[in-house]
Amino acid sequence: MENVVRYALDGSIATINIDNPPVNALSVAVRRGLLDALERAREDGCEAVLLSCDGRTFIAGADITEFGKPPASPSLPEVVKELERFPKPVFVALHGNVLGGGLEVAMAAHYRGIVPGTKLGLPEVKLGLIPGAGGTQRLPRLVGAETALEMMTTGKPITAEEALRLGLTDVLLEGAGKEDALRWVLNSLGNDARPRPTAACKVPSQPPVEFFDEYRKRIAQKTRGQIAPEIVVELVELAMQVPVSDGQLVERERFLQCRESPQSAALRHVFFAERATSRASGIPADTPSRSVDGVAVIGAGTMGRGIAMAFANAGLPVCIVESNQERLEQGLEAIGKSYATSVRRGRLDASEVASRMACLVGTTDYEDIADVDLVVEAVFEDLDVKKEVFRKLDDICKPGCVLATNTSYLDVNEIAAATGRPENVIGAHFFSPAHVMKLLEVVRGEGTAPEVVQTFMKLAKSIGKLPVPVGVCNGFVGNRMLRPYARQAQLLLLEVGTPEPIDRAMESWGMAMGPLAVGDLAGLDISYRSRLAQGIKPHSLREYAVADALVEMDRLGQKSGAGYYRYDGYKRSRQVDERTIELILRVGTEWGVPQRSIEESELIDRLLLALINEGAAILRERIAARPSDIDVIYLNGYGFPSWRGGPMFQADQLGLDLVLDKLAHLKKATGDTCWDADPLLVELAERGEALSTLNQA
Ligand code: 3H9
Repeated sequence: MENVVRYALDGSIATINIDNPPVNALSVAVRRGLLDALERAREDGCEAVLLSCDGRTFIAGADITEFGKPPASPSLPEVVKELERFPKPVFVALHGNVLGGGLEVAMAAHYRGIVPGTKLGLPEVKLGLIPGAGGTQRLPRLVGAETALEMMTTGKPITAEEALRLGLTDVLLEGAGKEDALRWVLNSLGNDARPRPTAACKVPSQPPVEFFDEYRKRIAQKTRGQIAPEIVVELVELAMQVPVSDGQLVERERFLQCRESPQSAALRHVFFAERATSRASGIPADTPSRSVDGVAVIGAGTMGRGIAMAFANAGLPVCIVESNQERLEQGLEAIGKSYATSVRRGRLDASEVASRMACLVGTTDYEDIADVDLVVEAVFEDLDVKKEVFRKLDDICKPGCVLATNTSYLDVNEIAAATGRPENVIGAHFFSPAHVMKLLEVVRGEGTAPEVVQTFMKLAKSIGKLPVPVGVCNGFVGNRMLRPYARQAQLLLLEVGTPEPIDRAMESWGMAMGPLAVGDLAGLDISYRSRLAQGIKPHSLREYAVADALVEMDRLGQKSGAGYYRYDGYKRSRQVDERTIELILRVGTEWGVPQRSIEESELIDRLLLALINEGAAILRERIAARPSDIDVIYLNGYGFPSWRGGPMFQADQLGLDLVLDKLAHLKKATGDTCWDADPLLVELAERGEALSTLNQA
């Protein structure tokens, strides 16, 4: 037996212990070990089996790293079957995270004890999968169809208390120690515990016939484009009609279908990509970091407030600095209102809000922040204004204080140069609303010390953010890629004559919102001003001529009730607007762009390739360390569908040869230099390599 599974006989109880750090995943060695252990327990003539795990958690699921490889025997369904039909009662002691295959193992056991604080769930849909070891058939038998559907289509875990209430687990164990579990097993044997296979349970109550179709409709919008949630519904419906053994045959087929799907490959890529980003490339893991016990945020505008709340939510004391008392009070009041809304919506209780508010103080005097360990500047997005703030911070802050600038595109090196300590200056591109959005681009300036990057990355993770290290350039990764994407959308707008087909194409492909609708949401004046700042005169470029005219007509997007679309009523649903259509036609005529109908596939190609080509340039310039970092940014900050894996993953799925063919074709058709393939793509394709080879960087 491999040493990831230990077997011992404790009196008449066979104890099986899994020890496979970090999360006791069900690798092939664990599966083999479990079967061997059950065999020994049978030979030893034990009275009962107790299965538990060492370390911080029970089994957190199948070993995800095995999914791309050839299957190895025994399969998890085989192990689960042996466990369930074991002739003596099988007990499991659950702690930590009981997820995926881990919960399936637990459900095949006969008795489930749980330690307070444990989380249980079937998160397979988040990996583009369905539970593949009987979960779709056993869970409805234990908790009913509706709860089972809820758990499996969302993938959200439930608490130990909920599991007990639902009957998914039997008893609350006093502790995670072996003695607690053994005491429970002996007590249960004393009470005549017998094998109790879940497969023999009836489904609690049959829902009405129309229930499943209604459920499908209910989740359609949220699960748009994904195949796994729909299959879950099909299998739970099946569980109502057939024995577990029959249901599991169909489940296995569907599981394999999902496992081989591009969606699952994409979501598995995302799982590992999100974990890899936090390892700042080029910075040794043993780089020391500084402790951060107090933070200051400069500016109580939308971003400053959100950033301050993000720290306060994690219990860090924050001092907000504003230029005058009135603004400061307005800022603090807005924070109070935001928390009050969370209480009203049941997301927080009053005591939680009180402790968060207690973390926040305000001042108009910079001297008050002389002793903080970190300052995040979040003033107006203007280089001169920011440099002025950094000069002040340089004068006042203690040595070793980390000075971060929250900017979405400005030059962090220039801001750092305004101080005498560029090694302590770092960029922090928070996404709005900053207390909600997890993504954070951590911008390493030329002079930023590794220790400062390490400190900021660690701190960001500790407050629940998903920090991605990036280098300095205009717009960093996310906003820099957005530029050619938005430009392409506007060029297409002139050709198509109306925004609707462009947005619809990207939305049906999976984007949360089409590019023109995003422009309306962000406010067309923002990009107008940004163009002015870059020295681009209004109406000087064909691609921005419609957007320029809209801003001059005071059609700024959603906030003014009209932009590319018209937004009517309370719900602000978007409507195609004749005035925009006329404007597009007029501008197109002026610039000599004939209108034509464009296939959806061409619309998608052009927009996606614009992202891919710029992403490649970003990699070549080492602004991002890995293609997967770019994917993480797009998935978490720009509404890219996670089941598509991100723009760089998409490039590999298409194949770099095809990407180059498409770029060459577009160059020929349009003559636009934006379609010159980035040299990195050419080089990789020549070597027959994919972008993913750079993920090992
Ligand atoms: C399944 O079970 C299918 C079955 O129904 C059917 C089969 C037939 N495998 O997240 P962390 C690694 S599908 C391999 O940072 P945390 C992870 O990459 C599976 N590796 O820790 C990381 O490695 P590194 C259903 C795994 O404390 C390290 O462990 N289960 C797996 O923040 C620590 O992870 C799931 O989807 C795995 N299953 O969170 C659960 N899980 O240090 C997936 C983790 O090298 N896991 N790793 O970067 C999780 O949700 C979280 O890891 C967990 C711990 C909540 C458990």
